[in-house]
Amino acid sequence: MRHIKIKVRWREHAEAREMEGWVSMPKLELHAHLNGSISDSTLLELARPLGDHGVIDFSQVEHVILKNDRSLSEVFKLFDLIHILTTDHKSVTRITKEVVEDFASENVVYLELRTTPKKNDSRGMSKRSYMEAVLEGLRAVSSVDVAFIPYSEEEPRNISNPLHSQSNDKCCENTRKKIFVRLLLSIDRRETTEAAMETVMLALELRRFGVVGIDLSGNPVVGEWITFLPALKFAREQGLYITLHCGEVPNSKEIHDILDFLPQRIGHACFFEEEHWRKLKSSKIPVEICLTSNIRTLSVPTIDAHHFVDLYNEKHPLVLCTDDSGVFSTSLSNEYKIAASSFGLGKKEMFELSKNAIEFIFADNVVKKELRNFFNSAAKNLEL
Ligand code: 6MZ
Repeated sequence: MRHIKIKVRWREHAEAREMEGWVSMPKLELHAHLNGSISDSTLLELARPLGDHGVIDFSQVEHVILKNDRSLSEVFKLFDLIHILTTDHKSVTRITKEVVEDFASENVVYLELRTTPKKNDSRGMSKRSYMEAVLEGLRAVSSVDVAFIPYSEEEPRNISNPLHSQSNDKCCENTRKKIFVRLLLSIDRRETTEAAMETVMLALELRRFGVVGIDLSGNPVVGEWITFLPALKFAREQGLYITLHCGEVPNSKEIHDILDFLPQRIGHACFFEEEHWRKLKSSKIPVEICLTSNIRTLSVPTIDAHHFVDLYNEKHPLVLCTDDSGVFSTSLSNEYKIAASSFGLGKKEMFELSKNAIEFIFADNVVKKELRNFFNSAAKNLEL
């Protein structure tokens, strides 16, 4: 009996040590939905007062939040519930702050956070005031320096704190940790062309506050590509970057249309057919891969059958991301751990995978240069 206990403890210890290794690796997160990245504890805290006031049935909500296995359609029902809990200015500010701090705590050095600007008349919220609350959240982060204003807009003096190597870097012991954050505004597939256009106009207005692009997301069985096309075209003409959820469900025509549009990145790419792969690979559009999300929503049958393997072997540009770390109870470090163990990749290969993503982030060349320098010095410190 004692023997078994020691073995279990030894295994737990080894697993914790392994996880620490993935946490300490610098990482870039390019596909994270704000309202999907909230911790369960924060969601429950936000739910409790609504339960007390009879707005929701707390025990039912608690059960839904803590449930782990969900189909894709259940995930979207959960989002509707999460939005009831979070769509007021104070909560939006709070969750933004917490989500950024959570990513920074696991050595995410560059975060592209996406969120759907929401109108909620009962709370006096417009899409613009929603985004102001998000920006307030970025300003409220205290555990780490957040660089979200593009350099072209920033006073030269604010550029002075470079990213520092977190480990063994004697010269930088007193330097505060820093995370770059850029924002993508999401168009929800339930929205009309006009609503999508409103989001694009808002993104243009907020460029000086670090909004760099547009995402198309939401329940993939809802809405038509043609509805969003005018807003996406306009966004691109105006110089915003575009990333699109693509192939989350089988929809051959839409996948072709999206690939023909040539977005700067796509997310998921689960239900691709031969012809789609051919088009994707020849266009070299980088893919945001969300392993746990795809497995949990049964968008891929098993981890061994995941398209990561083929894309990685073909050196197609890809980046590991969380999608919704709260909803799927994961973290970016965990996604790295899963990829390494499932696909037999070592620390050095994973580090290169992380570093390569710098080339397809939506930030300017100054940020890219700083990230490259940072990864080069981190490689020395981590002996990679
Ligand atoms: C498609 C997703 C998604 O925008 O309220 N979202 N859309 N596929 C997914 N994979 C499972 N995960 C999240 O964050 C939540 C919203 O992001 C989109 C959905 O529209 C969801 O309502 P925000 O911050």
